[in-house]
Amino acid sequence: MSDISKERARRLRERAISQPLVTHLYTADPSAHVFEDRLYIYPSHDIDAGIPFSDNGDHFGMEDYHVLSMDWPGGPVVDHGVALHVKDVPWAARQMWAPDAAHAHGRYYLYFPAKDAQGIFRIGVAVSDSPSGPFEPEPLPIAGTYSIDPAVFEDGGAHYLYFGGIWGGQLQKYRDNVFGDDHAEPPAHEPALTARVARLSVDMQELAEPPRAVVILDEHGNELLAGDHERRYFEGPWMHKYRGKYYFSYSTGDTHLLCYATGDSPYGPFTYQGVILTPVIGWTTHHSIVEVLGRWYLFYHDSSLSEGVTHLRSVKVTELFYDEEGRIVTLHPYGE
Ligand code: FUB
Repeated sequence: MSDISKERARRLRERAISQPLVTHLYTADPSAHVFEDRLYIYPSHDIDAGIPFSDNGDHFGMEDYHVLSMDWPGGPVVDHGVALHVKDVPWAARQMWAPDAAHAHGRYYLYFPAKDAQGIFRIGVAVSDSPSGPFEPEPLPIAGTYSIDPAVFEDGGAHYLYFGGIWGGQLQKYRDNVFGDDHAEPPAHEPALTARVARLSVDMQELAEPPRAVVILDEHGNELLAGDHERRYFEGPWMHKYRGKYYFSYSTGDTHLLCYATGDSPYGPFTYQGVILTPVIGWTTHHSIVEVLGRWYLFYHDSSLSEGVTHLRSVKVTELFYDEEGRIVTLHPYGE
């Protein structure tokens, strides 16, 4: 990765916070990783599929993925073209939502949610020899997965798959990993639904264990409640490690915040800590956090390029800072 001067980095960061990474495509839900000394972004590829707006998110009618890459955050971006298309995934019918990628044993794995022919979200995996794809999909979704927003985290050689999103993401339909069409979000005074986590098998293509809930506690050690919309989990899980602590971050959905909680294990429990990013233009907010050459970056999206169209979003990047106690400094996308 190229070395750049402090001043150039500062100018790039300033430009980056207000500029989409690319403008020839709408992109969202960025999952950022450093692979082979280069920064790769695995975003959703937003399109206007002509599907009317619904609370289910049917208007997010994405059909394929493009991988983006760059030498450094804010640097020139390469679009590697179509990495995977829904028509090539035997089990998937529509809505290729937020993906993530992982590297193991010299191969690259793209994890992605899509609806099957019955309209149920599943999570699939596709494999490539290159971080930029194209990716070859497995014929079936990963057994035991459900809902949306896969995010893979490597720790000590093991890989953990986080997933789940409520409302259009269907997480509320599951109890103890079993689907029930009558299940709904719990009432406000009960513990909130939350993301799921399971260790992946060594071949990266199966769950090595049943998914378990990613418990998020408040400052008194109690689980966050379903009515606590400013802090409870909605969708968009991400995990990173900073100074030996595990940082679980996520979107609060209808209150449009990116928040985080910390813990001592990739499984949790996690204790709520605060807000990473205040609301962006557009309804959804979804992110990833990555370390590049000793600095930390937040990749996120907003709908500024489309002038507020919810399902036409653009990926952006900005630097992330921690205070001396390891607390993340809250970012304001358009200034305070
Ligand atoms: O991009 C479709 C959905 O919107 C994602 O899966 C959610 O996280 C939200 O960003």
